[in-house]
Amino acid sequence: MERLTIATQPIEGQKPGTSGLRKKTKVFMGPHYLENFVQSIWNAIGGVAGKTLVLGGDGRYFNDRAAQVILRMAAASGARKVIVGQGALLSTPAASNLIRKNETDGGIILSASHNPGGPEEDFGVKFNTPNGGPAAEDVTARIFEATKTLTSYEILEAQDPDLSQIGATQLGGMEIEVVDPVASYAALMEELFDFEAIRALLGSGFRIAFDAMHAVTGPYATEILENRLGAAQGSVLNGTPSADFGGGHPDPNPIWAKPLVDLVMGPGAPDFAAASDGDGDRNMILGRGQYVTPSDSLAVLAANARLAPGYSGGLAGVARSMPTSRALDRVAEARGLDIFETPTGWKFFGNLLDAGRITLCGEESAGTGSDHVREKDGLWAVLLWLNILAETRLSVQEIMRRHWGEFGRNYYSRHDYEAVDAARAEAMMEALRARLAALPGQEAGTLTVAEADEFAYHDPVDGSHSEGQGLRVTFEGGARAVFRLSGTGTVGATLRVYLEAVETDPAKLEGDPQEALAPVAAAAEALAGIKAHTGRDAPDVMT
Ligand code: G16
Repeated sequence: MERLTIATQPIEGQKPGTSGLRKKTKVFMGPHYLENFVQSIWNAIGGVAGKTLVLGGDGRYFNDRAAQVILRMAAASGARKVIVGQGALLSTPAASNLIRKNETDGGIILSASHNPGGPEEDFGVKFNTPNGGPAAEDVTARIFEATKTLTSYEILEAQDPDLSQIGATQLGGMEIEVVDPVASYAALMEELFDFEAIRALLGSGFRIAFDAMHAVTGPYATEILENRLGAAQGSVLNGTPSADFGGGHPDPNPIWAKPLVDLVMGPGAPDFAAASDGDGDRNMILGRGQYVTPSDSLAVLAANARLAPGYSGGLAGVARSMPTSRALDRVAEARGLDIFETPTGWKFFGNLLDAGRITLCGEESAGTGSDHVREKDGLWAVLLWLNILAETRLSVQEIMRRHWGEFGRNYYSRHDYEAVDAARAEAMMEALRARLAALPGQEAGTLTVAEADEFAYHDPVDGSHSEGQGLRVTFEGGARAVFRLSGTGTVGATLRVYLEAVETDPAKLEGDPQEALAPVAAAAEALAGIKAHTGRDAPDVMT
């Protein structure tokens, strides 16, 4: 086996976004593209000589070959050991768990999350640090800097090791341990939740459906929900991971998981339904006749987490990303919990979790999680919901009614304008940014602006500062519109407009969200001129 030093040149645009580097698969498959980025990770973290890493991905097209390249590069650079999920598969939360459990020096996750997969679709590479979480901004900045000066990378010339069999093998001087991707994660879930109570619920005629969307959570959900908890066989839908996610878009929201929403809204609906995304960190929660927004789900979990054994001692504090609805704030206020507001991106929760300042956190983008790992965790959210349902024996709808009755309802929706011309989207943001200071007191449609600013975050743990994290406009009466450009898209710009309205009138708690939010949407349009700037009449996706 020969160790090769391959001459290369910097490749432009290898800047990690909200969650790692995401590009079209063909871009990643281009000459030196993957290798350059991986070598830049090694260079940014002081090399991998003598280190142990975790490696796995969501099974999308090119996952298997990229894993082999990374193994040969790790071996060439002197890594001691790489722990790989069988078949190079690992859900993102399972990878985070393995990094923590084995006290490794970090890991690489191959995923473009909820973006579609395939030769014409998306691929991604993410580096997680030894705490199990996505690399913080200082690390991703170092990686990006390293991509700009790279002149060569190291790779071993060797045959591909067999990743289909569990067990240990060698590559050059490096050990490869192929592990069952599910076992350690499932054991962790058994520690956190009352499996007996959930088993009793599922044995009482309570029916569930879990849509794995042809993505990585299929094997996890089948093992945990069907094999260990006794859900009826077939409760897990689309449970075999496929390289192009069955040709679909593995994003668990009412648009892309519409068949599941139709199922719970139709006759013979199951009592509970859920879906997860490409890499298993996002979730969507549904009950018979009920869609639960991610922001509401986070608030419900925070209010009821103590019903699960892993959280029976209470919560240290909670956090949400800035655009996430403030339903969580109402729970925190009522329960006397510390609450933190962070920029979009799970990496911003890492310090708060590590420092023990928060136990539970989440985002409007369908991610919820806790201090059990350092990633959001789709199945974890499903199991916490099931544990709460098992303890209360209420339906999902009853839980929501009870919650809104106690805390009020934050109507919420996100409107996405996808693949907008990047320059036009920037121009819209710039024009609004320039007017922010003058907005308070101005009318926008039927609403009046109370406050307007650009969100910046000061991390209370390490003192780091992050600017330019979204434009937010609060209206008198508590409604809010937030404007942001996504950091995870791969084509043009995705404009996200987050709309929220607060309702405490008991007679108005069960309205239609888009109707309740119509005045906020009109105000957002009046303030930002979305149509004029983007040329779009309506959003592509409303979650
Ligand atoms: C990633 C991040 C999340 C973020 C989401 C949307 O999720 O991990 O923290 O909320 O993207 O980000 P953006 O609004 O910038 O597109 P995932 O599931 O794609 O890893």
